[in-house]
Amino acid sequence: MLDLNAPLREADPAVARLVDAELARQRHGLEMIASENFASRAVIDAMGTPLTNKYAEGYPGRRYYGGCEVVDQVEQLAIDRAKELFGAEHANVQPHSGAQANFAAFMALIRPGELLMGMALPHGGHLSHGAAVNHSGVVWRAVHYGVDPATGRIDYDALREQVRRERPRLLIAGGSAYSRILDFAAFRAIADEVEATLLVDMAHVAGLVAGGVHPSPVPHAQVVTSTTHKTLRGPRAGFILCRADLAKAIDRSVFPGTQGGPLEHVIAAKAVAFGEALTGDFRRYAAEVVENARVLAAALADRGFAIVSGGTDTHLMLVDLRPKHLTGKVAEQVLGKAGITVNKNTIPDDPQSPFVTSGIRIGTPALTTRGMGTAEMELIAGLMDRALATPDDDTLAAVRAEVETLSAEFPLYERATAGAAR
Ligand code: DSN
Repeated sequence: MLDLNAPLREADPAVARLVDAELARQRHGLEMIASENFASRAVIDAMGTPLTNKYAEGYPGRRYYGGCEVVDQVEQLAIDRAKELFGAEHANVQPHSGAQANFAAFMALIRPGELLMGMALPHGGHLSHGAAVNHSGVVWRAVHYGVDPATGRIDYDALREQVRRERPRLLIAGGSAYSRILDFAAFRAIADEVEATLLVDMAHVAGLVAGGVHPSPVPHAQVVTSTTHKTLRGPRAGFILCRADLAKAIDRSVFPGTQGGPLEHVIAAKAVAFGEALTGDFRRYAAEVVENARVLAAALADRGFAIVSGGTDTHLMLVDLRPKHLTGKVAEQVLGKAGITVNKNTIPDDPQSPFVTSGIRIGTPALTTRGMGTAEMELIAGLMDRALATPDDDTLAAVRAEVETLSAEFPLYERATAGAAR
């Protein structure tokens, strides 16, 4: 008979070993993927609870299953905290991911075949904003705007012209590799000109918005979608905020429209993360993330790296590697050997394919969570430069040793070894 009480390490050593290996990887390297972070032990604990056992199709107080009196409270707590954190009229905390949140929101706002307009993927947009390979580019007609190649920034006059020409029903702001403050008021004014709905996908900057270091899209957009695991530092998942008049349509579109049973254990973890983000401590964290990114971008620029748009206002930067005669693919591999994790990323009008790219995207949310500050950013810029300038085995081994020394100074999940976690 199955021993329900056996901890993971005893019940399934093969899986426990893999979790331990991933924990070790996270501990001993420098995690600089802009969309990643380290969730707190409390967030991780909430996910590993018996809430996973419960079916709860529907919404608090209106479920299709019995026994939902506790998960109703869990979900309501997450909803209330999300509304408080972002000053929103309505929150749906059930989306399993950002892409799911987007699909549900689009379905609520425009009919299949209508036109949506988002930022082009190679210019920093997102797959789920109408890219041809994503179902959003199949269900809806999609056109895209980009950044001004000379500045690397959105040219709002050019955007207005394009919107007037194309007349989308849905205008989407936000993406995954744009490092500058987004002017949500300008987006809304432009959308209003053609009576389009404005949807802001704030997944990347949600934690910066919560922490007060990036303007909020909530007063401007009819609908805001997001993930919870990037700068917001919660579990891997999504949520949607909207005005009260759209609440029913959004809720119906998430369930029963696109999802089945909500993941109440993950919703509990969202509640924990929203609670953490409501603290002064999180506001300080968000400010440090941005300051660290600013210092890192400047330190890389000092070493001859070209930063798209000349710098960053947020947690991320896009590095154009062409002046260094490197591709993103090579840089990602070289830095990986040195224990520094980044991702290759297309730059605006990239001559290379998305599998090769001319850039890397770098972010500071995870390092900042570990406690690293501006002095470490200067140091890391030097390590990255050394690895990329001389990618031979000896240099990479030496850089890796320094990465491990630095990582050891900022311990991660000291009390949480995976297999023995509970
Ligand atoms: N894949 C995410 C990112 O890395 O930005 C976006 O969904």
